[in-house]
This record gives sequence, C-alpha cells and structure tokens, in this order.
Amino acid sequence: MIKRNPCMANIRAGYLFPEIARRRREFAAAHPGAKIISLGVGNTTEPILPHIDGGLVKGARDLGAAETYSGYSDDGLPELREKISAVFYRGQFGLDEVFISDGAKCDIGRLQLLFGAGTPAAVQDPSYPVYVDGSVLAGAAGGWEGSGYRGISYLPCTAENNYFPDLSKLPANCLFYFCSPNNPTGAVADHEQLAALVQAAIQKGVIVIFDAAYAEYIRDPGLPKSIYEIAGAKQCAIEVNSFSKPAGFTGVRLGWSVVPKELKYAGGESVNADWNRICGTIFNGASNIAQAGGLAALDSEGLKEIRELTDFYLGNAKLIRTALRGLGIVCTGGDNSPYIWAQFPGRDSWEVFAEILEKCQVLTTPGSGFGPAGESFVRFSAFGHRADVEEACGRLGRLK
Ligand code: PL4
Repeated sequence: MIKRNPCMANIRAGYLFPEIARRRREFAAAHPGAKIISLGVGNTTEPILPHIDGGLVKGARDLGAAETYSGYSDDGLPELREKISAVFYRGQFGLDEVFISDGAKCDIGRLQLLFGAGTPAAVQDPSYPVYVDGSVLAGAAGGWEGSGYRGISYLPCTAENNYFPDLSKLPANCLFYFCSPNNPTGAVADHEQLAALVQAAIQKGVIVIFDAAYAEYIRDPGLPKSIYEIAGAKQCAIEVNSFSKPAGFTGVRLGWSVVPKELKYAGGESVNADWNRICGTIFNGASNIAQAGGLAALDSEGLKEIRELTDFYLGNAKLIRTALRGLGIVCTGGDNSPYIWAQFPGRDSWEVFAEILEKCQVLTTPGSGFGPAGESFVRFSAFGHRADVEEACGRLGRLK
C-alpha cells in the first residue's frame, strides 16, 4: 500500500470556511425556521453587472460559431494580459510576465510548487488561512507546536502595531505572504510601509507573495493598490489578484499573477521561467468564457461597473461598522476593504461567533481561524444583499 503524504498528517484541523458552514447547518437543524444571515464567508451575492455579463455571454456565444470558436488558451488570452498590464500596472509588464489564472486561491496553491518542501514561510497574523494551510500541504512546515506550525513564522498585526508587522522579525530566505487590503483586518499598507517591506525583503532574500485580491476596494487615493508601485518590488515580489471580489466572479473563476522577469532565486535562476514551466505543465488555462468577461470588465464600461459593485459592498461595510460602533464595539476596516474586524476583549472568538449566531442569527467568522493574533476578534463580511445587511445590523442590537 502507498503511504499517506506526511504533510496531510501535519494539518491540524479542517479548513476554516467549511467548518463555519458545518456550524451553520448544525444551528439551522437545531433552530428550524431561523432566518440566518451570513456575514461570514466573503462570497459575493450581487448579480454580475450588464456590460461585464454581456462579455461572458459573448464569450459563450463565440464558442458556438465556427468563425469564433477557440480551444485551450494556455497562459491566457494575449489581449487580456495586455489589458491587465495597462489597467493595473501602467503597462510596465510584458505579456510573458502576466499569467491568467482561475483565481487567486488556486495560484497561491500552485505558486508553492516553485519553492519546494522545506522553504520556510512567514505570514501576517491574522491572515487568509490558505497561506498557512497551503504551506503545510506543500511541506513548508512541520507539525503543530504551541499555537502555530513549526516552520511558519507568524508576524502579529494588531492594533498596537497599526496592523503592520515588525519586519525585524521577518526571517531571512523565506516566502512571506502579505495581503493588502488585508483579509481579515481590513488594514491597507501605505507607501512607506510597503517600501519598508520591499527593502526588508531584498535585504533578507525574502520573496513576497503579495495578495491584492481586494485592491479595487481602496478608496483613499493615497494608498497603493499594487506592490509594484514601490521601487525594487520587481526584484522581490509576485503579485496575485482576482476578478472575484471586484467583478463578482467568485463562481466564474478568473484571476492573474504577475511574476516579473527581474525576480531571481538565490542561484540567479529565473522565477518567471519556472512559473511558466509549472503553469504549462499542470494548468491548462482559465475558461475562455471567463476571460471574455474579464476583457469586458477592463474596458471603460466594465471599470465603471467594478466601481459600482465595490461601492455597493463598501456601502454595506459602512452600515455594519456604524452598527457595531453604535454598540460600543471597537472595530477597524470597512473603509478601503469589504471586511470589518471587531474586537471582543478577553473573549474566545468561537464563543463570540456562537453568541452572535444564537442571539442574532447572524453568521460571522471567528478571528482565531485566521491565526493566533485573531483571538478575541470576529470578522464581519460586507458581501450580502442590502436588505439582509440592514436586518443583520438591526439584530446586532441584541448583543447589548
Ligand atoms: C471562501 C485574500 C474569502 N471558498 O476567488 P479567488 O480564488 O480569486 O480568491 C480567493 C481569495 C484570495 N485571496 C484572499 C481572499 O480573501 C480570498 C477569498 N477569501 C474569505 O471569506 O476570506 C472567501 C473564502 C473560499 C476560499 O477558501 O477562498
């Protein structure tokens, strides 16, 4: 018999979001008739807007006609890669530096193949659980010890450090997952902070996996939407991004990664060339229909719709933040991100999650699911229908 991959044995618990879904089902079974409102998983709820939807429809129709039919698109449609470089990076990347994917999460998993088992990882604590769990599956970490995995450095991002890590604690020669706007805290790193990150990464031989999945939620024009706004970032960073949250493509599946040619391993080899090899070998490209939708999303009409959709969810975020603050609950985020990070000092996150579910029938995400520094916090997602969000905000009054 074949032995189990030892990395599987290292994973300590189930993945966070299915666990929340399980607790929801358990609660619903015990409370038939309860109308549960989800402010838990960050899953989009609003229909794709007409122009972008039209792009998807056209993509599907094109497949049904001999003149416009297309098969594998491999690294992605050249016009989409060009458009991404032009719209998000002022054209500074060539087509062979922009790789179209089926979403940021999928690329985060595949990117770990570049570095192999045993490459130490570091994360902001709290962080999107895929960074840690994916690293464990990829063999970057040993088993659980104390409140984290051996081989993973957890850099606390708390109110005390303004949700930006102490970079003196960043180990040398590691892979550092950094997310801005941050899931779950909603914090956005400013230019100075990102410049310090780039400088530290270059000095320490660190590669940053910069997750910008929520960049289109940034409203403060002074805040950077990409790590490549910082000089030197091409030498030390890969950026992953997605159409999921700006265009409502969570179910369509489309994203991209930028792997600059300047990025090299310790031995001087090209990371871009290896990523090209990996994608060519184990990924057959994103759906042509999704890419047609992506192209529509990036023309002037599409960009207006992205603005409209993200404005809508930010409107929800404002309602949630105002409701929480009205109850005297300290919270951050929600102004340049769709997440609100609410503090319940001295409380266990799962206990607060259960209390909110019990009293308000509102589903949240417990902060400790994002890492040890998330304990005593709960994350509220702004992805929801407006009427549901308004009702949830009213019900939160029961927490008084
Ligand atoms: C639940 C920082 C949500 N089943 O849709 P993708 O793959 O392009 O992007 C996923 C993604 C990437 N990067 C960050 C994210 O926060 C997400 C989505 N996170 C959340 O509630 O935290 C959805 C989670 C989904 C999942 O596991 O990703």
